Amino acid sequence: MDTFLAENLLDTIQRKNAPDLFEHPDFYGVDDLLTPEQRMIRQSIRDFVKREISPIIEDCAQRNIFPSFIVPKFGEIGAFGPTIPVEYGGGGLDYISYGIIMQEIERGDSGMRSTASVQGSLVMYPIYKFGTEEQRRKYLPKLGSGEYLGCFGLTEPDHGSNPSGMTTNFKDMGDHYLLNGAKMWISNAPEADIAVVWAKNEQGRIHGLIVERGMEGFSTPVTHGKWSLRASITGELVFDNVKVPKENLLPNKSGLGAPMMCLDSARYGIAWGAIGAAMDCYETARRYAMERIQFGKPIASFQLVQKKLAEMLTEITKAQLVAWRLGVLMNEGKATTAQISLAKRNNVAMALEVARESRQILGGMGITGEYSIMRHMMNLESVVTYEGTHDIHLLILGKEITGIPAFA
Ligand code: TGC
Ligand code: FAD
Repeated sequence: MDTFLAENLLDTIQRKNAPDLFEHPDFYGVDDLLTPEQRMIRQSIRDFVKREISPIIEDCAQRNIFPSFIVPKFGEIGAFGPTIPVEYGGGGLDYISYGIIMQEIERGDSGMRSTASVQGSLVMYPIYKFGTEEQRRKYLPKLGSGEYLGCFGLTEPDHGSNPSGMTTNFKDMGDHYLLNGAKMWISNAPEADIAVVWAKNEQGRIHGLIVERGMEGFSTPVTHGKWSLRASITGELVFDNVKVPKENLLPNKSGLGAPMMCLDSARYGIAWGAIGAAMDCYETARRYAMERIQFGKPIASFQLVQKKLAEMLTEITKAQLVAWRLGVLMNEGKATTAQISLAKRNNVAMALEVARESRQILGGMGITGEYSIMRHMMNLESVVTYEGTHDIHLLILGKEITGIPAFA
């Protein structure tokens, strides 16, 4: 990324003066289930979010600015590819540590977590898992450090929930592949140095290709007008007879299963991330309710407000336990796609509900950028849609339970 541009951008962003006082709710002592190393990671990412993200994120979201200068900083703190081995530029950590990192970043903002989870789970992971040794050495250290930003192109204008219908395709031209088609709704795309793109070959088999910025015929127009994830940049990937070198094909897995494996990893991270957004909303609402006086008393003294707080804490606690247990299964290599769907679906819906209830507790103040809740709430409308919609995850569970796919 251009350092001069990044510094100029930083100069224009208004920093919030109010300190970020966040402390996480831990009603069932989930902390006791973490190792000292995992707690240390949590603290260091939390400190980073308080120092680098909380002061600027509201202005970025209000003005629809992607704070790209955070990308190399994410690299420094190990937010990119936490489970990728250290020798390839990852963190060499376990899946619970990865989850905690996503939780803490999304506590700051879902868009910032998107940047990190796309880079780690959707770009570094497929290159590590399905790429050649040369591809790993060429791209992973630069992605891990944040020198490169990557994106993941699966969704198309006419194929969202049903990616197997994709029409983006490549032809074997002897000394290169010729790529044509378009992807839509791609996080990071307009600023990405490389894209991992899923396309069909002449036999209709899906493969991953690494497409680099600057290749002739490749463009990444920005998606404008979002009311959600406004501090994350989204765009299209357009391929007009792009000549892709043959060495850019990811050779070690083909078929829809390859991108689906990447999604398993990213959806797992989202299951943790959503808890971060929910905890931030809950804590904000709890503090506000203790201070806000109506009818001569703090609003926290009214039963209806206590009901909201009690239900929010209950749901956050359940989500924490689901995420932790799923992390154990991930570490043991036993987690199934359906288990990941349950956690992604439950925890994101929980976070959205907590955001809506918290917003109510703040009354009119809840709709302003003075507090983080409305931003989280709008962000979560994307989170509940991407990486498989709420209903698609229900159908994945339905298929697991009955053995009958109800997708088509
Ligand atoms: P289906 O027939 O079930 O499977 C087709 C082939 O894929 C294999 N497979 C898997 N393999 C490994 N791991 C998994 N999790 C797998 N899931 C499926 C399967 O075994 C089969 O293999 P084979 O060899 O028999 O052919 O596929 P389907 O076409 O019926 O679709 C199933 C469905 C609807 C569940 C799936 O397409 C789906 O999950 N759709 C949702 C799409 C989605 O999640 N898109 C996400 C785009 S990326 C994104 O949103 C990033 S946002 C990032 C951010 O900003 O944070
Ligand atoms: P559709 O598939 O058209 O679905 C519309 C509605 O129909 C939904 O409610 C859905 O649940 C329902 N529906 C569809 N099929 C069925 C069915 N069989 N049964 C019942 N209901 C059904 N994609 C990427 O590849 N890379 C990215 O980086 C990326 N980033 C994103 C960032 C943002 C901000 C957003 C909003 C999306 C992003 N996506 C990305 C795309 C995302 O994964 C898709 O939006 C999502 O998979 C849904 O696809 P769709 O929007 O085309 O909706």
